[in-house]
Amino acid sequence: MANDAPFKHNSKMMNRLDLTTRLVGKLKNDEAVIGGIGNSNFDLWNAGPRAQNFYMLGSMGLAAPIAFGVALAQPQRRVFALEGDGSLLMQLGCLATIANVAPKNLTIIVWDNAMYQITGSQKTASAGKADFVEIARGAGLAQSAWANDEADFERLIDATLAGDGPWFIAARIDGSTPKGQTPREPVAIKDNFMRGIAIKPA
Ligand SMILES: Cc1ncc(C[n+]2csc(CCOP(=O)(O)OP(=O)(O)O)c2C)c(N)n1
Repeated sequence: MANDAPFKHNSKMMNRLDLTTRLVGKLKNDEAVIGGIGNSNFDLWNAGPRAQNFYMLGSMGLAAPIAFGVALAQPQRRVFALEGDGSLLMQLGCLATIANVAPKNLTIIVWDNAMYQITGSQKTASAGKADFVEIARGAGLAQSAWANDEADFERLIDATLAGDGPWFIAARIDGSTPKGQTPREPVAIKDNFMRGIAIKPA
């Protein structure tokens, strides 16, 4: 199904795997990346395995809360959360909590395809009137922006890698289906991630 959501902003419709690959390509300091349920973590997997990736398999809305916890536990490590629009809508309260605690090392990215793609492409509220950047700013995340195009997305990622967060980036994406899926091995995912962020011996 195409993402035919009404135009609430000027951002180009982009591709989740392409943007995820651009993000991962910029990570040189063992930054942690938390992929949300379904397509967000599938395309994080498809962008290439990293020991510092955590793939959320079962529950919607937990990428940002998990990333928030990692960011607080390891303030020297930059942490990214990748979440689908439907999943973030289920857990909007986390934005207000994150804004109030304001970890400098945290970036939340929402992939807005305006649908619950993986369960049948039902429309989300962002196919209607909801605007994620307005929501994030209203929650108190002042450094929030739509990525206007791929170059703008890269510029925003560069800013998150150089300066103090928290940051919130929204990207309008198409309805492409990920080529492959993260293996359903939750214990291995957890153990690899714990080793990757140096809280479990290699
Ligand atoms: C708490 C919870 N409710 C419902 C589901 C079923 N479910 C799994 S993925 C999904 C849709 C996710 O939509 P979105 O986050 O927008 O990602 P997309 O599939 O569009 O990439 C749903 C409804 C679930 N796994 N967990």
